[in-house]
Amino acid sequence: MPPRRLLFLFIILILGAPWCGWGQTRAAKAKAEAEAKAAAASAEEARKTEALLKLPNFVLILADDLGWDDLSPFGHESIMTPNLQRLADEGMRFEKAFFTASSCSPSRASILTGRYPHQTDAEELHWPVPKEQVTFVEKLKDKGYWTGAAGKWHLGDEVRDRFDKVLEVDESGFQLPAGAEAASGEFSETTEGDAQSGCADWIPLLKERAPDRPFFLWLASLDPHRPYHENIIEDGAHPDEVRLPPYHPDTPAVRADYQAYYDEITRLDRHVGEVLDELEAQGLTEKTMVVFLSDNGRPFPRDKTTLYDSGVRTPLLMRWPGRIAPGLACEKIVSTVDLAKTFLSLAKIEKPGITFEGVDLSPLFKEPAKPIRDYVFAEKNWHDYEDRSRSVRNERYKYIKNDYADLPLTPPADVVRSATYVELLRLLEKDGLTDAQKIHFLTPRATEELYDLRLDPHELENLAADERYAPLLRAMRAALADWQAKTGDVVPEKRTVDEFDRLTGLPTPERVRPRPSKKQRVETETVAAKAAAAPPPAPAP
Ligand SMILES: [Ca+2]
Repeated sequence: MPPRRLLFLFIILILGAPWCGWGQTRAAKAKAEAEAKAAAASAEEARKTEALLKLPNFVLILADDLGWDDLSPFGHESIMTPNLQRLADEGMRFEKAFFTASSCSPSRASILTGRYPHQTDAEELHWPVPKEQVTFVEKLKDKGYWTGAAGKWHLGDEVRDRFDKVLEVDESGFQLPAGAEAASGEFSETTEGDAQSGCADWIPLLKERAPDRPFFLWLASLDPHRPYHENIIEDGAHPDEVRLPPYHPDTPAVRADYQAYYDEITRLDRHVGEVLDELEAQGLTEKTMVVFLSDNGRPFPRDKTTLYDSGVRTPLLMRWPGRIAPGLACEKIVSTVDLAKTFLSLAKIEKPGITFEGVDLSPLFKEPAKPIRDYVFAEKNWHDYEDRSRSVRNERYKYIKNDYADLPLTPPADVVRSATYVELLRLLEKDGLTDAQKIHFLTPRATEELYDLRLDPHELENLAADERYAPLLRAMRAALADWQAKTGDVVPEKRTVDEFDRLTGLPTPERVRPRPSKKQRVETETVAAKAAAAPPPAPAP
């Protein structure tokens, strides 16, 4: 090689060496950075998983049509509910808990969305919850929870995907068949025996859940919803054990109706016990918050669908060993609209979005006497029959505003077909009812009602016209108006047609199933209104 070329090569080598070395350093640095990043991501993932596994499991057990005090922890002396008693002894009893509606699907929609029924577009019975609605369940799912439902569903198809798994009982246990098949008013149940409780899939769901994640389970029974069957349990309730409110006549037929209701409560209690045992067997008792409540009041006249306490007050039990002291009672008023925010808070979901109403109840676990809210609100909308009322209650008083006071206070259709209602009609004919027992047959009703729950727990003496209560009446009216304004509650322009006869409880031709949604109804009405407003076709030339 000529010396000049050698020199040139030498210079290139001298100058290039550091650059090659730098190139190697850069590649190594990038590699090291990528490795550090991956390690951090995996540490972050591990930290997230660790944090996730520290979160509690939630099991929400929902009774169907159970009155607030028809179980031993709430003072009933003869209905046998040893497992619910155990749940209460090991957890907290909420003495003054209220639904936002005394109607099955609207009450459930309200619990899931943490909103009042009229905010969900599912405020009438059987209106499905629209897919636009946000529920706390998908928030838990996003956080990493496994979510499952078993038993009664009754929320429509559009929010099923919020759950990883839905094991649904069919509707034959709580809904009449559609069309001509329903003419007799008889249910045609497709299940038999114990499966009629709606609880048969509870334990299978608890066994099927994802084993490596926290979980939320919605376990919904069909007990003690009508229809009732004889001898469903051994050694059932006796007629002399029945406790009747003053607005139900004391006759053998009414007592027998109550006995059947009591027996379904006892059956439900056994299934609750099985869930508690299964949690124990899986070693989950300490890590799981169990919540027990109903969806609306007792399925008897003046109870279910009404805004009286027998309609809108629920038993509410919460057990979480180590976090909720055993055997405590909370006397503060709380609402089922508060449950969503409570679950979200306990799952450490800090920004759940703006749709959730209600307040987090978890501060009450440590301080049961802490004031949480001044009022609870409830609403009555169409349920088999048209009606519309709103109520506000504080610790002591309740105010009810009846928008359709021209309509009678008819109970839901399954209750109209009940032995108790048939008995009311029989005694009405013979002029054998007290004023309190006649309430379903009197129109017009009062447009406003005011009760002192402390002195009058059955809400029989309306104080709204009593001058001494005028300042209280004004304050309660204002509280209700304020809530209505804040939540966008207005009386609709059109009423909904009844789907059952008010005397027999039998379906009318208007009844179709599945029931169209609110949106479908509005679309149908818009089309009809446009057709009616269209100019008549021009006469043929
Ligand atoms: Ca119900």
